[in-house]
Amino acid sequence: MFKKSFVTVIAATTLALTACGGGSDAGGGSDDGITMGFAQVGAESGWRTANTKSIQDSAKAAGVDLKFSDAQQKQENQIKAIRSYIQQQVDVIAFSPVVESGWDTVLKEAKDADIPVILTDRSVDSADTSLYKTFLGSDFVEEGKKAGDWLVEDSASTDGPINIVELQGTTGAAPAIDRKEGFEAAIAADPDLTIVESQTGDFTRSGGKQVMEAFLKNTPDIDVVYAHNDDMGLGAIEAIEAAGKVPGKDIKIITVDAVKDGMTALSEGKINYIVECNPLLGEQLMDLAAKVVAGEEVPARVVTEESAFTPEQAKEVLASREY
Ligand code: GYE
Repeated sequence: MFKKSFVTVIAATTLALTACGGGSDAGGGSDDGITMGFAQVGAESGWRTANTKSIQDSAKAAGVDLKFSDAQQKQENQIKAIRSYIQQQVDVIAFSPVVESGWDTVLKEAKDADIPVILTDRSVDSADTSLYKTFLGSDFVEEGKKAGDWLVEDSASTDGPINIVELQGTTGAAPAIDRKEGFEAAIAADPDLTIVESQTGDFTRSGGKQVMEAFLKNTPDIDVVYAHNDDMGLGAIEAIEAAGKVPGKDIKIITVDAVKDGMTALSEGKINYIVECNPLLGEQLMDLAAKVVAGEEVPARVVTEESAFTPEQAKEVLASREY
């Protein structure tokens, strides 16, 4: 395991360390610094790709020996990866739980092995919050609210019912549950706004396209698509265009994330509003990891700051967008 005496050394030499430690010593912890096991959700979206890159780049910059695994959106794979990190006696485990439920057993195993766990991006619903040190990520309910508030305002001048179809994220995932909840709470302010269909597109472009095709077949009067991420919104655009309709005009589209492809579609008027969700969590994660490994106190919750964009604003910021 990582020795406390390394901490000061690391703090002083973080910037000088470029290569990751070999992690070949018997204890699993590298002499060069912290060893982190990171169990990623998958590579389902542009957001996820940017998030993975941020974590890998930040680990390198901080001299953290990163053991990285991609669970391909399967909880069982994530559990396997976490168990293998426990076995390797890494200094800290971080992961982005694909779904909220079902983590208590493996988290208890990490706790019993004295390996601190950091939740990044998504949370778990475990009643025992001592199973992890902190949760770093966005406020997904707030994101859903921002999306709903925009629609309430945008449709204030329109009379009559407005039919919304919802493309949900991965079933059981925190961002899918919370973005739905926040959006529903916000649109309750206007009785004309109704969600007429709601299904999961699994946060992927192909999922969004497929589900939207079915929605277009079943529901003749769709006014608005609310997609829990850009990728599903982009898939929906393909389906809408294939059905001979104009995305952004015949059917308005609201999404969450603000990755480059989403922002491009927004600047072209194919998407009408995007709520930002910041994937660049790597640096904060490495800072928190150094602290928990050193036995320092960290806040139980670290919320990332984010905004939202209209097409005009997208045009302004597109060129300087990092992801
Ligand atoms: O919005 C979506 C990704 O957990 C915040 O997961 C993340 C979400 C993100 O697949 O694009």
